[in-house]
Amino acid sequence: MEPILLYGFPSGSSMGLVAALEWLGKPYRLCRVDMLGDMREPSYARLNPRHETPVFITDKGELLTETMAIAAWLEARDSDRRISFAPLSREADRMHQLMAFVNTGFTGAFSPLWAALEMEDPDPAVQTALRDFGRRAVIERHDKLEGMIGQGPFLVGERPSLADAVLVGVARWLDFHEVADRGRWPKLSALRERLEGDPAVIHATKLENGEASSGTGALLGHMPLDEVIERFGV
Ligand SMILES: N[C@@H](CCC(=O)N[C@@H](CS)C(=O)NCC(=O)O)C(=O)O
Repeated sequence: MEPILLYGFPSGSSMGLVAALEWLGKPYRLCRVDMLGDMREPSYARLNPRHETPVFITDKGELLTETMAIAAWLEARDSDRRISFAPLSREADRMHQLMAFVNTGFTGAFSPLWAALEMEDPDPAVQTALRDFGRRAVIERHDKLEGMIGQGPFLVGERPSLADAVLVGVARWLDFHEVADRGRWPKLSALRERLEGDPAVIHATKLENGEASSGTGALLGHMPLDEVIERFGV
C-alpha cells in the first residue's frame, strides 16, 4: 500500500510534510484532520494518544508519529536524494542539525503563544505574561536561526530538503501571532518567500485550506479520518 500522511488544519506544522511528499515524488495518500474538532475526539487516540498531528501510516500499514521520525522514514526511502542528502555526507549532518533545531527550540518557542490563544477561561495577567514570554522566545529563536542560515537558496544545498519542509509549516506562525515583521530576519524572510512560491508548498497550502489540488500526480487522494481510524487504529 501507499503511505498515508495525516496532516492538521488550520495552520499545522505538518503542511511541510505534505510538500516533502510532493518533492519526493512517490505515490502517497493524505488524510485531512481538523485539529480543533476531530483530533480532540477520544477515537483519535487510537492513532495518536497525544492527540497531535502529523501521524503517518507506513507502506506496511504501521502507525508512526513525531515529525522527526516521519522525516527519517522518508529520508531512508529517498533513494534518488530528492529531499535529503547522501548518508554520511556533510549536507546530511547539516540537514539533521537544522531539522532538530527547528523541530525543538524554534517550534517550542511558539508554545506560550498557542497556550495564551487557546486558554478557555483566560486570566488576563497570565495571558499577557504568556504572550510576552512567547514573543521574546520566538524572536530569540529567529535570531539564532538567522545566524545558522548560509548563503544558499535553501536551508541546505541548492534545492528544498526535509529541513525546509520542517520549517515551512511553522515559520508562518510568526505572522499568525503577529510577533514581528518577518523582514527583521532578511535571510529567513527570503527563504520563506522562496518556499512559499514553491509549487509543492502551494499545493500543500491549498489542501490545508480545503481547496482542490492535484499536484504533480503523486497524490492518489484523501481518505476520510473515520476510515483511517477503523483500518489502522490500535
Ligand atoms: N512532537 C510532535 C509535536 C506535534 C504537534 O505539536 N502538533 C501540533 C500541530 S502543529 C498539534 O497537534 N497540537 C495539538 C493541538 O493543537 O491541540 C511532532 O514533532 O510531531
